[in-house]
Amino acid sequence: MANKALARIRKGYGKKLVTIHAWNAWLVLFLAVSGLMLLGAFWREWLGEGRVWLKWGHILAGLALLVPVAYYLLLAAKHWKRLNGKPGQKANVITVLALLLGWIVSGVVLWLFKVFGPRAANAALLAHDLFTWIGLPIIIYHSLTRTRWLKEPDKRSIRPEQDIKDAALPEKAEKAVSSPQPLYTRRGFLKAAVGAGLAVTLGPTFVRWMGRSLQLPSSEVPAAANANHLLPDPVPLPQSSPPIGGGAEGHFRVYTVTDIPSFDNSNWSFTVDGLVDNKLNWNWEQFVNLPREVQVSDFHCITGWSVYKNTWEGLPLAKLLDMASVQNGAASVKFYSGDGVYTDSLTLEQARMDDVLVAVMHDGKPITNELGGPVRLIVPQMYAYKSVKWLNRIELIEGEHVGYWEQRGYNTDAWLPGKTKI
Ligand SMILES: Nc1nc2c(c(=O)[nH]1)N[C@H]1C(S)=C(S)[C@@H](COP(=O)(O)O)O[C@H]1N2
Ligand SMILES: [Mo]
Repeated sequence: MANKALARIRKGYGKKLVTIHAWNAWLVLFLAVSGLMLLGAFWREWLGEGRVWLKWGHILAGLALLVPVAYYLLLAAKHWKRLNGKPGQKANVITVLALLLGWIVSGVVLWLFKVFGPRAANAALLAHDLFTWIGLPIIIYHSLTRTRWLKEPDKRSIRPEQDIKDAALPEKAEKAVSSPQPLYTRRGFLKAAVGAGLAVTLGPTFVRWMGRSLQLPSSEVPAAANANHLLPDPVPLPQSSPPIGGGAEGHFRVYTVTDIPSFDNSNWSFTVDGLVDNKLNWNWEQFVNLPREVQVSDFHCITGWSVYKNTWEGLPLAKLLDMASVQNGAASVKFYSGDGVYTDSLTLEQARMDDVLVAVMHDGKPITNELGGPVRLIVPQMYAYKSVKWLNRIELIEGEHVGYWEQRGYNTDAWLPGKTKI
């Protein structure tokens, strides 16, 4: 909303508009910072439990945004009249309202993803991101070009001092002295500069994001055949190559709470131990020769994105458990990641579901390092935080184990909507 116009109208509802604008600005600032932190891979590792709190803060601030928006809408008719003859400012008001409502609606769907289901959550996440990509530059531009030193001269309350200060900045000195209305040019120039700066810094990321989200053929380097430095490469079964699922639809956002670990034949092994009669331990050459099966399934992250029709090839967990011969005392299966930090678990009954897979290949290719290769867990009926990446140890335990994200506030119940809980 136009600061200028708000400052101009001083009395009555004008004051209210200024207050609304201020509240709105602070909330949007908090939402932008918290939202970017929730999105950024870097903050995943760093925030830990704080991430869940940050998410709640983000949701609450988003809901709080409804207050200034609703309040403004009550005053909108009056304000609108004032803006007659100022199409630029009208456009500005409409843009801001559209952005805020778009953010709020898509945000509510993401918040209540369990009610709306994965398809709606996918669409909402796409919309939420898109509004951010469009809205954030607009808001940064709006804020930067309205700081005091960029305001039109007649709006300045402390003009003389300000001009002296400005004159001290070399690139502005010349114009400030030479003409009575010089700031328009400078203002125009700086606005253009801010705009160009934003386009250059955010543009390329935006283009990449668009390409991925809309599934355009990408210029990303295709996964190398030997994606994990582990030799030999697994040979895909005929059902994997070409993949019976027809190829995955969607894009995995690489999530990790640690640095991406890297393995080779010398430091990789796979263990099944704990309450079993036969402890199992394989190196890669042995592991890659175990009989595999192929499965097509969808992959849903709890933050709203999904990848559909993945053709996974790997060892059914139930078969591994049979090979290890689980003892009677065992109640849960604990999964360890080779990153040394991430763990999760399933009850023995859940672990025996026939679609739980210790996956080695995706769409006929070895799983890349960043996506959890050489070996990751796949639990198609649950949210993907159960799908432990860089899986290298399975332990049969008494009682329960509370996994990495569950310790940090994620629901122990990771079942997708509509799945029969066992
Ligand atoms: N070791 C490990 N496994 C993990 C995670 C992680 O951070 N570390 N994140 C989980 C979450 S929340 C999701 S959504 C998926 C993401 O898989 P991707 O990175 O292959 O897209 O991995 C799951 N498994
Ligand atoms: Mo996730």
